[in-house]
Amino acid sequence: MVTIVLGSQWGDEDAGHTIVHNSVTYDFHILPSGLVSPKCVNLIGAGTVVHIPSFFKELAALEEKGLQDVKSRVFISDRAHVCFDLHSVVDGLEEAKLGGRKVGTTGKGIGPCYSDKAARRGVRVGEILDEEVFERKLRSLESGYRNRFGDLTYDVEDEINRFKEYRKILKPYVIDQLPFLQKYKNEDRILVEGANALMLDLDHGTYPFVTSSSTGLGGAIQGLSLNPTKIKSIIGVVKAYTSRVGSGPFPSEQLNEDGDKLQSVGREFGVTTGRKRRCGWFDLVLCRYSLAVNHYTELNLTKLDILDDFDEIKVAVAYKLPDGTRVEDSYPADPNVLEKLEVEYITLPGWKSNTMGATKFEDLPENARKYVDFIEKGMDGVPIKWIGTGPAREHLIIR
Ligand code: 2SA
Ligand code: MG
Repeated sequence: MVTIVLGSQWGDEDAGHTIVHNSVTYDFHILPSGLVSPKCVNLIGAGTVVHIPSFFKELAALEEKGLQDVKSRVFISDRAHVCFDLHSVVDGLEEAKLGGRKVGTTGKGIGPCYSDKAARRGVRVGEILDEEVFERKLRSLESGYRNRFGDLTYDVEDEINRFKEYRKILKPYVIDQLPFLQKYKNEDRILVEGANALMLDLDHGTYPFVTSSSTGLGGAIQGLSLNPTKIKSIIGVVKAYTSRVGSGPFPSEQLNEDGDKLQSVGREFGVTTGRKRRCGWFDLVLCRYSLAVNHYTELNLTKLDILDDFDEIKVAVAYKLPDGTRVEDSYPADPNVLEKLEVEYITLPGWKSNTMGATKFEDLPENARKYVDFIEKGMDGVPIKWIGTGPAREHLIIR
């Protein structure tokens, strides 16, 4: 049976995240966070793009922090695509060209890499092992980009040389994921960790201010060829407020003291780029849309304790579009409409007391319980089974 964990807002629930385990802080970017459990075998699936130098760097960092056997517990699908330094250079050039309309990407080359994949000229991880094919394809990518952009601050021969070293050590990690997954098909505990979050999904997110992959339920099924009838639970991760890093519409954003307070108390910085995250109130319109697309069976509400010190807490419950329509149960596709709409909030009383580290729902102040119940009800009664009350794994209420 399979459990899938998906980010439901704008992706601070994604692969770039911080995990505090036995008082050690780990930062994950491209490696699966299952590596913190010593018995867990990890797979980077076919739908992903992988920056090979980061893969090895992150593995080394985890080993240095004392995690056991990390190198023998992680595998990469031979069908995943290789994200090159070349893609990162092109990412920067494309963003610069967009100027004021830039996406605010992480600059890691995600968009260009997925574009090459869609254009059927991308390099797959399995192909790294074939020196001749690899070098021909990478040179051809480089010359294509050079034709398009003219000068590139990029040396293809350097990158080719670096891969001569990776080629020697990469082989044990590269697998055909289908027979690999077959071995575990009767396993009761397969956990799928989504990357990014629904509102950054290429189809369902706030296009064009999105990432370049399918970050929702569909992407998980597609990338891992899962049997949908074996999915036991789909856990939506929802933060108790909203944050977004990068540009693009954000209806419940608070460009005021409240937003600043959420940002600083919540220590909202991008794990990968260190950028400050934009912050605002919980948005029920957005989360209900996310629920409709991803079909969550349970919710994990994170960072409730960040709201401890607010007199009042608002929740976005409807949007009033520029043409006067009021929406609760759909999400506008047009970024211009999203920029112009008015948000209808309801105001709930704060609890003004410390919930940090709480492990029992009954121990929460009444107004905090009411806040949780309000969200649960708004999410059609999908149970909020976990509530995060602090950064450590023990700072968790299980209901
Ligand atoms: P990209 O680089 O092409 O995927 O960027 C496209 C948009 O997706 C957003 N994005 C993210 N949003 C939240 N968290 C992400 N991971 C890192 C984190 C980001 C960071 O842990 O916070 O460190 O800055 C992430 N990755 C991509 C991005 O901001 C663009 O809006
Ligand atoms: Mg993140």
